[in-house]
Amino acid sequence: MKWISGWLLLLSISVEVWSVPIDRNAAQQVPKEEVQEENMDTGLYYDRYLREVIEVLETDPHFREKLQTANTEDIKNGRLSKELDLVSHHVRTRLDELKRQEVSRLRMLLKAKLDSTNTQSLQMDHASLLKQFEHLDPHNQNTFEAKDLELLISTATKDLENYDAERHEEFKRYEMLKEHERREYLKSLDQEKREKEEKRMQELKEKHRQHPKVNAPGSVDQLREVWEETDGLDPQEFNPKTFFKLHDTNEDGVLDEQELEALFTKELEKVYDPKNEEDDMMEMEEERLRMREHVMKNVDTNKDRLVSLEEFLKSTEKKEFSNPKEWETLENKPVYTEEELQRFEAELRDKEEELKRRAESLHQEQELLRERGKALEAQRREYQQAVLEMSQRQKEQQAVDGQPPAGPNGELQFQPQTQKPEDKGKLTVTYPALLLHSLACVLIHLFFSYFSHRGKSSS
Ligand SMILES: [Ca+2]
Ligand SMILES: [Ca+2]
Repeated sequence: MKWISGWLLLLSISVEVWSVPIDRNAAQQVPKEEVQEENMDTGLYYDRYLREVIEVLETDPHFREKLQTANTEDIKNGRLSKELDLVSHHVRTRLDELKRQEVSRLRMLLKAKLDSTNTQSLQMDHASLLKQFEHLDPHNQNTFEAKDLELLISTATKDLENYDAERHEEFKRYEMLKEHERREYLKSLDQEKREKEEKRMQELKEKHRQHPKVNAPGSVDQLREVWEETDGLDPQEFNPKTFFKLHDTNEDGVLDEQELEALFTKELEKVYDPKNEEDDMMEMEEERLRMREHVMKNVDTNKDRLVSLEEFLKSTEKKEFSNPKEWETLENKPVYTEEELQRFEAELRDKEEELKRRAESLHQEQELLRERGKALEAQRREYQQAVLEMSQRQKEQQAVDGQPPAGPNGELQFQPQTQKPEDKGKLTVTYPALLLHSLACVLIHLFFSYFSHRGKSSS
């Protein structure tokens, strides 16, 4: 929780280009270096919302001032959030808008989640679902209030604290999956090929292990190497204070996680090269994370996830600074046990079985639909045949009764007949309209009796 004030400050500083003048005794001057600070991504799923809220709050001079002078306690006890009541109407309107956008984004996320879990038929109200998202007040979905700011800060703090642990867990799963796939691949080969592959893999592993010694992160040797190779300065003139200023790239007076991690690139390049098959860049990022955690653990005494100049200078006086323990790279530290791998593989098998079951039931459904389609097609043909037969019978009847013949395409032709002398006085019913009418009646009758019969048989 404590680090949030510095962290909010850090977020609040906009992207800027700056130059670093380096004070050196030597005659040669280091050219002014332009460094563009990259916006850091907190990795939270509401990162954008968080960033935009801070940006908008920053536009209010009163709140900006409060934000910069707020201490940990002010944030913890919600005093900072209360300042929201004093920001301008325009800023509040913008915040309301941001919240509505965020709520709408969450609704879409929820819908996608429901769709994917096939539970959309369940009637769930949005308010209860939104409770799953703790970074805003779901009961009021239209306006941004002090409670929203408080929830945003406390949730971001909590989530970021768990973030590293989650990254380690994710990495562990990645490594187990990699090993699982390797074993499955070897199983698929015949003995001769398998032995050859195993040998090749072992050689690659050995090749990966061959690298220059990695300096302990945060030790004098490590920092001096950065000073010399990255900063291009004389190692004899190494000065911790200058070093700190040089690597506080956004000039906010503290080294944050990103600024620290940037210091380890030189060390990581000794072990990992993206061009090599044996070097896994996912492992490099895990190593970088471990290095940052190691330094924070030793240097960040107030645990605000930021290294102040004071904390940094104190750390350089410690014994470990000049005489650090040797840094053990990832390849020497197993990230999972054989037992954990077995459990992971069992889980994979369960998931695969479940997928197979689902595929099987989908296949059965498909078969059923195909059968039904066939039956419908047969019924359609039967019906067509019945209509044809009816029309044929009608024509035959007409021929017998001496009714006008059908046209070349079977259409009825209008041929008024002259009355025979013996028919005089009788009402003749040979008009085509009447004929057409009776045929239509028969067809309609047939049509309805057919479908009512089908309806009964299918029910
Ligand atoms: Ca900084
Ligand atoms: Ca600190």
